[in-house]
Amino acid sequence: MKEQIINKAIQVLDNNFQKGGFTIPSKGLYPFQWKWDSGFIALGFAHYDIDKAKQEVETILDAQWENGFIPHIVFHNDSDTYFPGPEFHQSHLHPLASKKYRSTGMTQPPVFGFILERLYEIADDKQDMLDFINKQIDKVYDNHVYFYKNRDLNQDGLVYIYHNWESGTDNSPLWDDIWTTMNPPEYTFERRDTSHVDASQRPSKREYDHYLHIIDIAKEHNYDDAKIAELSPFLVLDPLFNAILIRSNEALINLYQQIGGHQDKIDFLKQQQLKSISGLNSKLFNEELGAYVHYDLRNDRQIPYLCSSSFAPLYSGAPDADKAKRLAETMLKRFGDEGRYLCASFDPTHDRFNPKKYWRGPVWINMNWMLYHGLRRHGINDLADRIKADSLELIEKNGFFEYFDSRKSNPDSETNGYGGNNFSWSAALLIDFLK
Ligand code: 9YW
Repeated sequence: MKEQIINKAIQVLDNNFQKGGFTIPSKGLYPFQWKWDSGFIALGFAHYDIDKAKQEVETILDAQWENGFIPHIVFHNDSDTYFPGPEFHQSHLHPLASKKYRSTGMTQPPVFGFILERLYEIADDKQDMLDFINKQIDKVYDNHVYFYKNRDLNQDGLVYIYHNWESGTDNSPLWDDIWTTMNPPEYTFERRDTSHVDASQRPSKREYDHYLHIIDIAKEHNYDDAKIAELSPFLVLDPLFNAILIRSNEALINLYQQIGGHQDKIDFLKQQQLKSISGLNSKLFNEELGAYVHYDLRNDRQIPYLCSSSFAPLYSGAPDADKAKRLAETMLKRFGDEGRYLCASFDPTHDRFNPKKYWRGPVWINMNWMLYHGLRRHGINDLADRIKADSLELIEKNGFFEYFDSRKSNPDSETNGYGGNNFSWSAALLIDFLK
């Protein structure tokens, strides 16, 4: 049974692997290389084809800009199955953009620190992997320096995102209050996502108008960070993004110590680490809700909703034992009744919850993977094991979907699997869960 499902996962990954040495998340729907997908995908490969794992990391890091920025999509190839493509994003507007690859001008969560660390744990030939890491690690370090230098507006260790696509949780109800502060033009464009996936499972046309408008503002200023910080209507401190940065800082410190030397880099990372942890705990923890929340910097207010990102700091080690316990209690109480799989992407008790629509409620395997490791880190093993078991059951019963309905008895559909099928990170992380 275990071998069978792992073999299926391997097939999914191998089918999505492309000639250029990178892997698409899902055929048709997402035909390019995405930043945080690429990290999770590398973990799946590492268990059975270490060369592919290395290529995956190499190709994404190769698209780094001269200022350390790593884009959220790298357009290695042409494709007319996705909108908006390279013609819309125009990364070349930024003077330090990669000359080799077309990309977007926004980023995604900085997973590569902990990805390199996990690759080292998985690899049989440790010296070979350490040599590989030694070649790549400075790129990841430069990416962290980019964030601290350009995106830590208040110098409190918390870095902002300027677009919902940077969060990775694209159409979360979290952003609804920000959309009401904007009035973007009605764009004319041809949606491609809804030709692959039922429209009821995807963002609305009006939501896309907002997404495109923020990019247009950034483009008007050649993706200049200072201008974006001044003008973007979307400017948010995200507990998921910052938790991932903190976890990756920690991994970089460990790896540099393993490699030897690099004391200046270790010192910088340690100093930022303390600041970021204290920023996360003081600015983003919401006592009333008992979890971390997002902060809208543009409108200077917390965004007081619970979602799966609210628990992501468990993975970073930022919460102390009391806070970790509180987070687990909140998760169980609001997300964890017996009739549900963990962990819905948005608060199931809230009226904005939608069990079928993308980041407005469904369960995502990459989030579950981080929550599993976060809970284990704090010794909250029962809940961790439940998250792992739920993830495996969802895939075994439904297939390698992009996201899943959290309701165990689903009155609306025969399947709990939604969005793209044969989805790479669902396959990759199943392998990592089972190996
Ligand atoms: C889009 C590729 C990406 C993920 C994001 C997810 C979705 C793409 O797919 O965004 O066009 O909306 O939200 O986290 O990286 O899997």
